[in-house]
Amino acid sequence: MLGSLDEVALAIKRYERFLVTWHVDPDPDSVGSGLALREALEQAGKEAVCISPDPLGDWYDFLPGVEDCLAFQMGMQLDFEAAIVLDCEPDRCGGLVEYLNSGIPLINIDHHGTNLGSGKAFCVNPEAAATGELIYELLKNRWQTALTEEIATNLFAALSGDTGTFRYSNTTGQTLQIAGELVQHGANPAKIAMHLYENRAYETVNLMRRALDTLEISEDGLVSWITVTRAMSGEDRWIGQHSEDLVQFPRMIKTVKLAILFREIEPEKTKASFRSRSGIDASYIASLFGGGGHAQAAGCTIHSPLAEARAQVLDAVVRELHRAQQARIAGGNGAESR
Ligand SMILES: [Mn+2]
Repeated sequence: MLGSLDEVALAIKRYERFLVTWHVDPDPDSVGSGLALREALEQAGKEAVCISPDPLGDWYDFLPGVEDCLAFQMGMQLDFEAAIVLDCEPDRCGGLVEYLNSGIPLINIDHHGTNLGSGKAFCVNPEAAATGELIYELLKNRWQTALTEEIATNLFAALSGDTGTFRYSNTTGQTLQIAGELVQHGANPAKIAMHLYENRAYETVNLMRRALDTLEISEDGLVSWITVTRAMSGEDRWIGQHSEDLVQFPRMIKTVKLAILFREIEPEKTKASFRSRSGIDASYIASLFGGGGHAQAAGCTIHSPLAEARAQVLDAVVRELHRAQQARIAGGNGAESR
């Protein structure tokens, strides 16, 4: 862990008016954490405004307090005493990066191991399944915030999102204990899962079908990937913010150790999302292309056309698989310990 929640709590105490923000392509962990934190700050008599670098899709409408969350726009009036950046480094905040770099005191709470921590105070704990776990700790054990149904719902959505509904290997006893307590405070697991996973437009599911048509697998069966072109996804914002849901398809194949989604963002800009298991370090592969994340889930953006970017990534993947295999043969656990 880098920094600490005590450091973060101390820094927050010093200010009254906060910007709360998170990464581009927001996910339930970032949004749920932000909305819960804002309510807690208000309970403590402080002012806080959530501004998302990207507009939120309507599938977030069920999160309590989301109606007061603003989407960043150029020329927006930004006047805060401090900024709290959640679930990423400040430089992943899209249009807000310039403001965050303007000298405003920064407080950073995250669980991505590739985040080295920055700002006045930070807490980066890769052992937390979600940033929502860290927010829970802060509210419960540092501030004695009243866990309202609204806070419980937002934090449960955060935990559910980053653990694949408590299926991924980052799910710990602690995660489930927190989730249990959130349910006791009014979070409704079935309702939250329905909103997060069973609330799509027909067009969106139809796009998933077309994406699934592109499924490919390496000869050895270890790597599988799907590809979404701009022509395929068009302006569909759900696809834009839910690459997670598409990468699960190659991930379902029993021989696959690394699943990849390639997404064409612009003619010269490609996004790769990785999901791995069995000692393959996805964040290492992502870092070769300037990206980051967790060992089991990571991503990067490559400034090359889709076909070229895909070839580069698959090449790097072959080398990393070979290296991990060699490490195992040598009896080491290089891949696991990186
Ligand atoms: Mn997260």
